[in-house]
Amino acid sequence: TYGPRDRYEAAENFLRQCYKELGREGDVESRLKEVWTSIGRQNHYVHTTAELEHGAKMAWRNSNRCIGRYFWDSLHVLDRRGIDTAQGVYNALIEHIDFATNDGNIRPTISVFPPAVRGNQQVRIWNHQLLRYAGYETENGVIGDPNSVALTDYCRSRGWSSQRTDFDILPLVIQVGDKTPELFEIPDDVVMEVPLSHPNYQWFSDLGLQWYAVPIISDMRLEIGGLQYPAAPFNGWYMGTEIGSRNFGDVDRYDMLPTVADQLGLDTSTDRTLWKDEALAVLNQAVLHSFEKQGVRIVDHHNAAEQFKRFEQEEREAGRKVTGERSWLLPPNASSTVHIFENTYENEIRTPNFFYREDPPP
Ligand code: HEM
Ligand code: NRG
Repeated sequence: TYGPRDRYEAAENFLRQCYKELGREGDVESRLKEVWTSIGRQNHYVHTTAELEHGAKMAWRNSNRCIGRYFWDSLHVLDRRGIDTAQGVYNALIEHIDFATNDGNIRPTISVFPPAVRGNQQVRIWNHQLLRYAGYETENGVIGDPNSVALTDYCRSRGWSSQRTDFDILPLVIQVGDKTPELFEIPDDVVMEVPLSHPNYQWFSDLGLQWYAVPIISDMRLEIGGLQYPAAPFNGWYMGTEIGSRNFGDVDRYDMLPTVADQLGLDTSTDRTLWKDEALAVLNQAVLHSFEKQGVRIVDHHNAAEQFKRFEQEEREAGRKVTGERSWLLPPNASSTVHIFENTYENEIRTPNFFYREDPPP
């Protein structure tokens, strides 16, 4: 997507900032000469390990929609640029899941696969997240996660079969170049899941709800210094509302509010009883309680907002402008109780950053 001139400009901007932040200003001029020559010859250059690591951290720091950025500097970067087969990618992804899960003491981690270079075979992961539940359209509505119906259909068309429960982990779908994507099952023993129960309501566990421990986004492109990394799955830990409010509460996801409200004996005949608000609170309590009980790291939205406030302070102290997208930073519950509510944020898109990748053809 970049010609040599634009690519060098993007590289120079990145390298100057990167070396400055790393306290290595002395190294930058010779590095720029090298990169200039390399881009001149092949419209490409290769990031050093330090550049890749710090570039990935900067991409997280620049993710305007992310409330978890206080921890940007603790990202673990797994350099997987040498891998060029689907089987190799698969092995590395299993290692990522295992390393990141860390028995519940989740480590923010990114695996960086080869950059897009003209003439080379691109690595792409078709899954939205490495761990995600399948969704099946039936006459009586969707079984599983409605969000996954398209990928599930594709996997089934490729011969994948499953138990058809509400919580079947999808296989990994990995494509190299224009070869046919390959499907790989994820072994059960690397997948940590949390059955949901509620501290005050015995019946809650009978709903049979569960969620996986680690969100690992795998369909975004990482851009650093004018280079594109189309396969760079990353994870932190969950904020409770992502599961309790959105995944289980959204009408076009698991749509559990009516069921929970019924169990609570609430009057659901009119919105004005605020039965949805009450059911949301109970679902969110169950998520936080269950993760904590099982020793899986998770943050509630109040604490996450406090951490984000510290991030804002640290960024100002470092002389950097804080950018953000307020509508995404605000938690879906109790949003008026967090400081983000009365703040405004400039949604300026800086690089390095993560971007949506165009969907692969189905
Ligand atoms: C978005 C929290 C780590 C990059 C989000 C969202 C939340 C969140 C709540 C909004 C998601 C949504 O509404 O669907 C956290 C927490 C983390 C964490 C609690 C714990 C450490 C990370 C890491 C990265 C990252 C490690 C990258 C290295 C992003 C990006 C988005 C995002 C790019 C926007 C996704 C999109 O546009 O769809 N984060 N995050 N986050 N986060 Fe984080
Ligand atoms: N809402 C999505 C996950 C989006 C990213 N959230 C994070 N990212 N916490 C869901 O699965 O509910 N992260 O890297 O930790």
